[in-house]
Amino acid sequence: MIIAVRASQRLDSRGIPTVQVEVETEFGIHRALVPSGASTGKHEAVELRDKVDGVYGGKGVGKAVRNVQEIIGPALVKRGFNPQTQLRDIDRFVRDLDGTPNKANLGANAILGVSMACARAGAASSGIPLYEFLRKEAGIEGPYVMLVPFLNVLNGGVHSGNTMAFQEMMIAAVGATSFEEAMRMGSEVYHRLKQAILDRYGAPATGIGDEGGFAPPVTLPEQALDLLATAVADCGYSEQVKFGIDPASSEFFRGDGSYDLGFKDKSPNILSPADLQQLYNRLLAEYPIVLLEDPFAEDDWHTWAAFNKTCPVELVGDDLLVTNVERVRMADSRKACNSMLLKVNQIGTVTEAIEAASFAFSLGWSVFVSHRSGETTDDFIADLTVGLSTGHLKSGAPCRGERVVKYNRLVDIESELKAAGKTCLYAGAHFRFPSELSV
Ligand code: 2PG
Ligand code: MG
Repeated sequence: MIIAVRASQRLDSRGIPTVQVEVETEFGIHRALVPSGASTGKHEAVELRDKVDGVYGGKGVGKAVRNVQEIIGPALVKRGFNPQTQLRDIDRFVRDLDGTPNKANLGANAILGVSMACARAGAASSGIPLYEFLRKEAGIEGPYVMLVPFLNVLNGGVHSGNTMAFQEMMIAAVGATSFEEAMRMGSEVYHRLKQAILDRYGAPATGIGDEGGFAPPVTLPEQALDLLATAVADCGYSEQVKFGIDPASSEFFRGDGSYDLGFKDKSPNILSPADLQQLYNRLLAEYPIVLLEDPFAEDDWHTWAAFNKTCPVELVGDDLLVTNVERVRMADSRKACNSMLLKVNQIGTVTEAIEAASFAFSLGWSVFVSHRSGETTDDFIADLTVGLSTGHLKSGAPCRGERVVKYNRLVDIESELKAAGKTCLYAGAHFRFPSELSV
């Protein structure tokens, strides 16, 4: 039973306020912290900000905190919900309380904090780990799957100060034999990459961006990918380590239907959708890329569908889908992509995120779990990824506390499962469809 719900304002990894929620039950106090994006999709659930001039640059979350303290919390306590068995009912009840389709009234940041803390309360009441609780919620069966970490080792876009339009360059140790080994390889490549940047651009270029990846003064995606390829080869991992790219292209989409790769330093480099498709095809041919996320803007359906016809790799919709069943349905009917990015705060409750994942799986798609660029020390998505057996996750570089807290939690989960003698498979090259792994 929920005894009390409390909320407060804390800071995220960018030093911007975010919501913390505590749900108290007879089994203890269960806490959650809410993440926040920078390259947010316009169809995402609404994050409530105070917009008070001069206070945290208008980014305070006092109103969202009050909505938890004064509205959501008391209503949940009054109804006597049991998070052990009623997470879905709790989420639905709070959605109804909000009453809008995009959670604009109470705020997705308020609602998600409650939902995540209730999931933790549910797991504690059942006496099981959070990943086990979420696995049951999702009805997932079969062996446990440890995911391939997609490490964002080089940051551009709105996450860094360089002039590269593309936001994220990721490495993925698909050839490792365990999650822990994948992290070792990733960490080694990350440090070798620092050396490659140092050699090429000097020490001032080794600073990092919002997600812990380096942010050297590169402009073209090829310059970034060449640095990655050098670091991977220097480590001797060219066979085992592949690349993923998230250009986050809604950020450089222009009203006239074209894309501007020069948007960051206002030196226009305009590409038509056809030019941009060609650029991706060239990159796919030249580098070992296995995943492409948001290559086109959130409403540029036509280009998504055209590219998907021949795209040989995983094509992930982030801003396009916003973890929303309705957007996934639209994408399916237009054959726009073949994978859904899952960000819990895009939709605002844990059970809706699980529903979106289940729906994507039912279409034969893959699901890729993601952090936000504004993160916290909450490791919830680590458990969620194992619970849903999605086979891959991105949580930034193997650097900075708010990023590694998820990876470290995953190493804990992997050792815990192995110590308990449970079958626990590393997704490896099957990261898109881990159910194809043989035991
Ligand atoms: C993305 C994310 C996370 P943001 O575009 O995939 O890496 O960035 O949280 O800023 O939307
Ligand atoms: Mg993205």
